[in-house]
Amino acid sequence: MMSALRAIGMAIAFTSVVGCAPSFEDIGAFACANDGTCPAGFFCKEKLCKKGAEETPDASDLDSTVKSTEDAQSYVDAGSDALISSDALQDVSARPSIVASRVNGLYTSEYGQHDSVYVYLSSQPTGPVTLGISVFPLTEVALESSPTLVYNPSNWQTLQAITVKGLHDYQVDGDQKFSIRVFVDTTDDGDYKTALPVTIYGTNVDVDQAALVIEPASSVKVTEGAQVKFTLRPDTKPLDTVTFVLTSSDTGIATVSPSTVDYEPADWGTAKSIIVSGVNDTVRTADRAFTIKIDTGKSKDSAYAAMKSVSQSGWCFDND
Ligand SMILES: [Ca+2]
Ligand SMILES: [Ca+2]
Ligand SMILES: [Ca+2]
Repeated sequence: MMSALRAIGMAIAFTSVVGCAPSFEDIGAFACANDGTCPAGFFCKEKLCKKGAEETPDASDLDSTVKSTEDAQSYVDAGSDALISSDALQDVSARPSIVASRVNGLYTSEYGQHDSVYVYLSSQPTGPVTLGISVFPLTEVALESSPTLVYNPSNWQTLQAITVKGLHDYQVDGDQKFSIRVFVDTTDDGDYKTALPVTIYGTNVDVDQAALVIEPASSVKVTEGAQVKFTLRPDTKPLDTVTFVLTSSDTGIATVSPSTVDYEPADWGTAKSIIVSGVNDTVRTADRAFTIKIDTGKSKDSAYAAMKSVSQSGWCFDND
């Protein structure tokens, strides 16, 4: 299906869709090679290269776990945007706590890539402890693992995964922060009843660009005195009205109608028809080339306003 589409100006390659946004190297997550490999210093997980070496963590080797107020505060002082939140600034060695394995940011992408944080309890509870999980905003990520995690006196040290998946919004919205909040939902353990929630932050990487979809993608072929059509639509949902302006390079060869076509955020996904008419004459000539230029300058959507003009080539065949 996609092969029939022509997403002009849109590079499908994962590494180039972010445009002027920070590179994946900058943020430490980029696409694996087709054979599932990554450069030295990275490992491939869910098709995304992650920094470091892949391993299944266990409670004994979670060096990066925030285990004290001092540790957490040091991440705050370092300006990290991906740390356990201030509501977890607590000395977990001194009181029962929820412990999260990640202090480095989680990364998902709008291609549906996942990431996980692992959670356990800092001390043995006297009975079952059920943790609740909420993610925000629901427009960027979805919780893929269970919305609750149950711990008891025998499994409190077991790492349980919380997995989130990036959602695709088809808008040029830039990389967006998300959060996962983990809290004690139910327990009869008096200490865990008062354990503070933990919030882990992540980034959902935007994959959208302003682009056009023209179908059919092949050049326009029309005969003198006849008409053909192609369809046009934006490839992503604009934030405001987008007006495409169409002009023929030579109205003595072919004309295009309508000369402008609007797309609203509500109807951006509906392709609209463009009619190309071959100009008739009574002279025997060679077949003649023309181009249809499509501009997107008129938009309050900055991404579409900044999109370069697109040229669709065409041929008008002589009928004399
Ligand atoms: Ca997006
Ligand atoms: Ca988004
Ligand atoms: Ca002719």
